[in-house]
Amino acid sequence: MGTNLATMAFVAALLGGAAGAGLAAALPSSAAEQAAAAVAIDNFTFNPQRITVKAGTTVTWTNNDDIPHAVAASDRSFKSKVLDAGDSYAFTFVTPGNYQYFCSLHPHMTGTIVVEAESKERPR
Ligand SMILES: [Cu+2]
Repeated sequence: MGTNLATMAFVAALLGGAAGAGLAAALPSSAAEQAAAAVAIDNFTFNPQRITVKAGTTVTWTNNDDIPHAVAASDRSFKSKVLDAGDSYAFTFVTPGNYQYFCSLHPHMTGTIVVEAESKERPR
């Protein structure tokens, strides 16, 4: 239950914008507006290991390592075929949430995609 509390606090921080502001500062200004994001696989690592994107963003993983890797969501919402060196896999995240994934060939390789709602709530 400690984990749940920590997760809720994290989500609350994201919704509050504090974490988002920090992330935006760490990225080139144009990156926040793109509907695409990239994760490189190199040296048995997903890089960046954790990224935050808006709903509707297509994330592309590219295997820059010299051995095969694969991308598999912990909740099975997405799964790549085995990616040989130089191959890539793309998945479009439409539903906000916290997507944990791993390399199905090397399960110690893990990463997280945080998908935020596309826009802030607006009165209609
Ligand atoms: Cu791997």
